[in-house]
Amino acid sequence: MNSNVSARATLPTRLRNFIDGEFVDSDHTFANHSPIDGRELSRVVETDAEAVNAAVEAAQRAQQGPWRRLSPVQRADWLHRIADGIEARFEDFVAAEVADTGRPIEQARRLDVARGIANFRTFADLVRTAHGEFFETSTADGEMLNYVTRKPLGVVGVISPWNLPLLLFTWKVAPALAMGNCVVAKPSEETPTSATLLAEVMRDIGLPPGVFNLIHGHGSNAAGEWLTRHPDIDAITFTGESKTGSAIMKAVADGVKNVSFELGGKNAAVVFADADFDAAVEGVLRSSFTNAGQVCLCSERVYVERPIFDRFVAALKEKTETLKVGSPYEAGTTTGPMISNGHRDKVLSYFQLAVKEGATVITGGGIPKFDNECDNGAFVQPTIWTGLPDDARCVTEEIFGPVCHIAPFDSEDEVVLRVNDSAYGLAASIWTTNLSRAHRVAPQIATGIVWVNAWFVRDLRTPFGGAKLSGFGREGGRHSMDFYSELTNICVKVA
Ligand code: NAD
Ligand code: 6OD
Repeated sequence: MNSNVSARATLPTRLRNFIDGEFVDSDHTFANHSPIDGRELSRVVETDAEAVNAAVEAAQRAQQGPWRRLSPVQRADWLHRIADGIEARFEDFVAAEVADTGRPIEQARRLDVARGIANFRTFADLVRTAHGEFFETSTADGEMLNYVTRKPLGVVGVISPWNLPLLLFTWKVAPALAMGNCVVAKPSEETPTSATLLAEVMRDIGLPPGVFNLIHGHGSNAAGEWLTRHPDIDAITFTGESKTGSAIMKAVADGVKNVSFELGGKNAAVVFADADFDAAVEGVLRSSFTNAGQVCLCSERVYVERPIFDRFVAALKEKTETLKVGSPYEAGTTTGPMISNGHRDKVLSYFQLAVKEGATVITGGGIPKFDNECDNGAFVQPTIWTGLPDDARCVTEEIFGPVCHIAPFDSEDEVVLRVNDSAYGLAASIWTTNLSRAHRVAPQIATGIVWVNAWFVRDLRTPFGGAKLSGFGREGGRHSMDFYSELTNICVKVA
């Protein structure tokens, strides 16, 4: 029997805001649809400007109250309590992620919900063990003692996307709270359920009212934008598309607010002829098709050294054709739908464009047929292309679906230039058994992270983020602590 079936927990069908410690309803709602079969899962509050104000005011009040004065150890205790609360409802969170996104249930367990918990525990441990800076200085004015204190920024606005809903939402909420801020957070309108369960956890553990506030709704000219324009928000942390990042940058300019952006990518995988062939095929299969290609780190550009090119294309095609696309509630499903029909249309438009641009379709390129309710879902076939020039739109623009283009290369210098010839700079992976080559090539790649013989392996203490259109700023470990706090140097004359 498929263990997947247990993920059909009862989920809330009306998703409300959580402001000042209370769930708050509204007459103005929108529908949250299943990408698996198109049915309506819930009605979700569309937050109006007044409710955004109420959430920010609640966060400000909480920020000026006892929360600000908690010691790091006390804040760490709260974060562990939140993690315990998610753990206690682990399968509810799994069910929420699966229902909203259609992803395989094992992925929701192993990646999404596990990381939601780990995000809180990691930042709890970091804040508990953090140590400060301290300098003794001899000057003409006397002996000075400098020490550096960290203060919260105040009220942080968190705006997150739909592709890894709980993982990315908590990746920002956890460090913001750890550093003593209060939060107003807006999940994607496509995936509002796990954030609502998180608000239930906050209520159930008795987190002081106003410390964490949840607002639902859309982005442009709606809750997301109003949050970024609110004068009493002290910083915005955003994950999403590069063009949304650009709009937010304009919105925060007047208030000179601090921002951290984790944006889009057009990531490359590079397979050298000396790679462990099977490991590289397996690795590229994962890096191109995990979460149906809807991970910002996915490789949509694959470069393979010419002597193994044909063999690699054939092997990846064979593996790709074993992927089982369909409902996560069916045994053996590896690949779920696109998040929505709108996003499926975008991906399909690239499938058509690739043919116009001259691609050879190695596999896929269309819509799977199920003869069941999944025909109402947002599925596309995992797709591989070859034969496109490097400047084709399908090779330069982020598609964010289960698709990769494979191109041959002849030398290290050439492939480094081609990988770096991108408007994006988020991630890359290199497959080689030559240690010197790995260390020579990796630092030349202009991305925030380079994996060698691996993909999407994370240590949460390391800096995470991108270059160019992929964003700026780094989060993770002390980099998150730096972003979510303000440093003050105190200089004392001691003699
Ligand atoms: P999106 O930019 O459309 O939306 C993200 C969030 O921003 C949503 O909550 C949305 O409501 C809100 N939003 C939209 N317009 C807004 C505006 N004008 N003002 C304020 N908020 C606004 O992104 P998406 O489609 O949800 O997510 C997919 C994108 O996210 C892809 O480009 C992907 O590469 C990127 N992404 C990047 C990372 C990373 O770490 N670099 C991680 C995950 C996803
Ligand atoms: O692992 C992370 O911390 C992270 N921010 C991953 C982003 C994945 C993009 O979809």
